[in-house]
Amino acid sequence: MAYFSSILVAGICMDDWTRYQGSCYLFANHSQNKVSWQQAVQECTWNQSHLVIIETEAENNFLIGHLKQLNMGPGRVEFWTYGNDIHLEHSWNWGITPNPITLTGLWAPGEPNDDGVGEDCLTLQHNGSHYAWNDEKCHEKLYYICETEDPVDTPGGIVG
Ligand SMILES: [Ca+2]
Ligand SMILES: [Ca+2]
Ligand SMILES: [Ca+2]
Repeated sequence: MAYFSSILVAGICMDDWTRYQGSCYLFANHSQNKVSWQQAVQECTWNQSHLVIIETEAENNFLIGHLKQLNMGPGRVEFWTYGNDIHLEHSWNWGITPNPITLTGLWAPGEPNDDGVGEDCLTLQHNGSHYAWNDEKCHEKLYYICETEDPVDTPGGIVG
C-alpha cells in the first residue's frame, strides 16, 4: 500500500509533492486542476491523501509561503482546503467527520460571510496582496491542495 502513497519511504515525498514537517503536500495549481470541492476531495483520495487540513498557524504560514512562490495571478486565485461548514452553518470542521476548526484569526476581513446562496467550503484565497481564508461556494471550480501524513510520524498510520 505504501508504494502507491505520496510518501515513497519515510521522510521522502513523491515527485511533485512538497514536504513540510510530517506531511507531503500536492499543490494542484494547473488550469486543468480546477474542480469543485467535492471533486477535489475525490482527487486527493485517488492520490492516497486528503484535502489539506491546517492544524497550526505554522502550517498555514508554510502553505501561504509556498503559494506565494507559485506566483500565480493576476486574477482570482483560490485553493480548496478540507475545511467546511456543510453539515451545520457556522460549525466549521476539517473533513467530513466532526473535527472542529480551532484556529482563529486566519480568515480574510469580513469572512466567512456565507455570501449569497451560501458558502460552505474553505479556501486559501489571494486577495491581491496576500492569502487568507475564505468561505466559497462548494460547486465553484478552483485549485486545491492535498496532504498526506508521513506514516512513520503518525501513530497508528502504518497499515499492512
Ligand atoms: Ca495538516
Ligand atoms: Ca456556510
Ligand atoms: Ca466568502
